[in-house]
Amino acid sequence: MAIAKQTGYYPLTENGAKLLAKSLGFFSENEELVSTEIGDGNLNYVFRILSTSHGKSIIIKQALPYAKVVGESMPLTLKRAQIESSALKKYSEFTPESVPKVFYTDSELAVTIMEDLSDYKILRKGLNEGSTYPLLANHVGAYLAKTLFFTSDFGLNGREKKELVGQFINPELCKITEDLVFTDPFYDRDSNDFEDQLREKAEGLWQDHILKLEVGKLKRKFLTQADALLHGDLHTGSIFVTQSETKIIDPEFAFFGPIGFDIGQFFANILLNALSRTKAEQASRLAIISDTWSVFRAEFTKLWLDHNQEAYSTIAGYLDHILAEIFEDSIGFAGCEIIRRTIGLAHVADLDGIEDTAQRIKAKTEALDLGRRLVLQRKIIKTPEQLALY
Ligand code: SR1
Ligand code: MG
Repeated sequence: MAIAKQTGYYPLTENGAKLLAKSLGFFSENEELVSTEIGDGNLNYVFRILSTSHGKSIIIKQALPYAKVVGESMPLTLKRAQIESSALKKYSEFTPESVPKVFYTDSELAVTIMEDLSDYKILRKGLNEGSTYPLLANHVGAYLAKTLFFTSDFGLNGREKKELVGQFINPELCKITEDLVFTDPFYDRDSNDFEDQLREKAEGLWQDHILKLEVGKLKRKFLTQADALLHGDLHTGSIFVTQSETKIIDPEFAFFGPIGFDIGQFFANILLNALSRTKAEQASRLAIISDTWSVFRAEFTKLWLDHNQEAYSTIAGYLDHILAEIFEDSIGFAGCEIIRRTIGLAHVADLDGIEDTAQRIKAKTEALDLGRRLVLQRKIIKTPEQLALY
């Protein structure tokens, strides 16, 4: 008898994920499957379903009606599953090599079934193990240029752009970023989380009116500047790598925001990793940032010259103005991300994983200083090479 697909929303179990995969025809009814929940992110279930007979495997990702990292006290829209799958499909139009293939979407069950990338490693883990990825900057720089250009008013006509903006209205997930990246870490809020040794430093930030004025301006950009379809959470846990390939995953925070935001989050998470490494290793991390920016700038420029739909794009100085604004914003957003990953709700293993307490507090103190400096000096820092850590 064929396995019937259950209707409505229900949280999957490892067995439930197997049954779903069979009911959808990904595997035959009598096939021996192994289902493992492998999700290590903050929000969702991720099941890997593997056929023991022929080795075929798929990933079933399911959104939970709350944030896994906090629990049921933090309800969260299931609509994010549909946003994620729509964003992956949209990105695959411009850069199919950079995203996993989506095989199936069910908005009611909040499920996306996609290509299994188990041969890849999460970039954050790889960097924390000391690995280097020679093609990473090329891949991420090109991904950023293509996705951000082709979803902007330079790559789309006005009508297409506005229709797409409407499809990616994502208020609940944006609210998480508005609170956790741009607000809570700069105020004495319960969601903040840091070691006692950092209290004086955190209180210093909360009273730092010069810093808060600049973070307020950056938050306003995030709230209002609908430049392009952002990934919205482009940290190193949202990137799968091998030595030869790079895949961007998890765009459930996707929405139309300022182009510099994705770039800034990526830079910030590379800098957070650099802060956790020895001086000798830091150069390779800083090189990721400068190479990513060079590739982004070159690719964005090429797309601008070949595919621009905006009449003013041929006016001398306009491209330089846009690139300078994107870079400045990315540095400011990077500063906010570094601070929130250090004293806010959601931390990074790069810093939390430093076992020696004194070393960990030193690295976190440096992170807070670096984050503040990036926010305040974003108009002065003109090139990635000026991002010296100390
Ligand atoms: C409650 S969610 C915490 C963080 O996890 C996600 O990956 C986002 O970065 C969010 O800010
Ligand atoms: Mg995520």
